[in-house]
Amino acid sequence: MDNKTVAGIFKEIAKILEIKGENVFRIRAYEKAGRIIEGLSEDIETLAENDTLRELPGIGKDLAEKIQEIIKTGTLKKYQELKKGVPEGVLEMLTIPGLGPRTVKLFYDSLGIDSLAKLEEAVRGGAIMTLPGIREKTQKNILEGIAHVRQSAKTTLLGVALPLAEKILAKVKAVKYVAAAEIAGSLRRRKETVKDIDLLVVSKKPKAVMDECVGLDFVKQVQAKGLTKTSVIEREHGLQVDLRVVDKDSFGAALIYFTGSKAFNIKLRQLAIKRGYKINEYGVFAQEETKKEKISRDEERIFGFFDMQHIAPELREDTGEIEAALAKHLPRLIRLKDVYGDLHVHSEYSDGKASISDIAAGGEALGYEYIAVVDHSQGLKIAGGLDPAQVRKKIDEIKKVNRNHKKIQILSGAEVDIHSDGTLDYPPDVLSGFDVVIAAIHGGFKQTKTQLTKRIVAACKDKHVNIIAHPTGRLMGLRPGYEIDYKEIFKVAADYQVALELNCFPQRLDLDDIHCRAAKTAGIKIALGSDSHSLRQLQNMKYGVFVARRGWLEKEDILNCWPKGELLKWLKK
Ligand code: DGT
Ligand code: CA
Repeated sequence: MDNKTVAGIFKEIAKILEIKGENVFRIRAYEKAGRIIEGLSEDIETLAENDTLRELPGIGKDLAEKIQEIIKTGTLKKYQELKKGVPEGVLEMLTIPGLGPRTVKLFYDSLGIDSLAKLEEAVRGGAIMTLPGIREKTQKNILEGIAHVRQSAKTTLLGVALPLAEKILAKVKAVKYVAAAEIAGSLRRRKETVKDIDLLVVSKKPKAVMDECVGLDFVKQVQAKGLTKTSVIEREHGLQVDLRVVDKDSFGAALIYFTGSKAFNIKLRQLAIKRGYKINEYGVFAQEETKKEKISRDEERIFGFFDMQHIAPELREDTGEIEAALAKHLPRLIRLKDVYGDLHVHSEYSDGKASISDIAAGGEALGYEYIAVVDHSQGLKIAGGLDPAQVRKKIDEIKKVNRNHKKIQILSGAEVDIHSDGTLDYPPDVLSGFDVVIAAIHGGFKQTKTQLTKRIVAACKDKHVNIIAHPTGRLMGLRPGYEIDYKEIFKVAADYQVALELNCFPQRLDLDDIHCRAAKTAGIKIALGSDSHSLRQLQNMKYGVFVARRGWLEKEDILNCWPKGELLKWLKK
């Protein structure tokens, strides 16, 4: 728990109390406590541990207890309760830079404004100008503030944020006095979408590093600049980049802390306390000690110190990984290099750009043993679906290409549309000519959950079908997935030896991590498919691997982590 978080909670409480029109002395007390804690040079946790909180100016018994509660639980009951009494939108208005609680209260009381949208409307329409003390400049500030709040509430696809963060990281690493730098936060945990980019830097000269970093070419705007933390907005996507500089002796602890998740950190801290230690972003300390343990510098060694296996960042969500690490039962997560091939690639026969022989060469370059070229089926006209004659031609070409490529085998396949009534878009004689059949829903998303489930169940029961592609049809940022009855589908897929796809396209990542894990528990195999429509997109396989790791998947759970022989046997059913 850092000083800033504790201070932040107190300052928020002060704001909420002000909106509620509460006693001004109470409000000031919380404000003052917030300011004092924020400005402390010592770690608030150390003071709490040494029971010296009450020596701070303005901190009495009540506030000292509240600080203890925040450190212990990560939050404050009273704060949670207070938040409940104020509309969500009003609290959101409080996050607009430069807009104080008194003004927010004025807007709420006199104009009933309780959301960003209503506030924006009132500013644009001039309604707020009727209120006392509001000037032209206030209007402009509010509109800019709203834009800022909206931007920071937005999430960005991993497929966009990760390559961007890697570019920025390389630039930061090249800065003088930077001894090491790592990506932290949700990006390091490889979440499918992230809010911002967290970078952690090791340096003995934070001032020089911060001075240089704010001048790097990716920086569009500097939000805040300090010695331990600097926030900037980058140019390409307007994402916030938080840069933190730590001492090398703290690096492991800081990396754990800023990688999170918050829930993981809280659980780890509780475990440390039980063992007589405390862990925070500065290090691991024996209780009553101010000198950190040497292992604080190294993430791996901190896990070892607490008798745990090293927990991969992707698992750090407090969903059983700490318990598994203590019991030495963590899964052996798959890695990109465990992937033997791609099970979902489109060629120029349908809507892809690459020819069959391009695809074979592209797969060989990646070291693959096989690639399933699955073009769309006849009914999907807009995606260039193949009629049976074209299918025969394609299969002939695949045979030829395979003769010329010894290292890789192209598997002939189709991504067969599942009609609204659950029937497939090719007759059995066409389906039986493929090495691999993927079935998928491409339309009729408005059907009920029962109907959609029935369609997928019917496809699973067809003896030709090996894989169900992008099972929920979601396109992040565009549409949520349709609802399906997972339990029912898992059961039928297991009974009929059908795998579910983890589509690796960054907008899809479908099945998601949570359902991959549930599928594994239900005994279902997962197929990784890049859904490539060009050779470059073959690289998207890595996003599927990240999700698979977050879903606790191991080699045996994933069809294309099996060598060719085993896969072909499985496909024959
Ligand atoms: P995001 O940015 O919403 O995609 O997700 P994160 O996990 O990157 O969250 P962020 O950027 O707010 O914070 C980075 C890490 O810092 C987070 O994963 C865990 C740690 N952290 C932040 N706030 C707290 C806190 O209040 N308590 C604890 N224990 N850890 C925190
Ligand atoms: Ca973050």
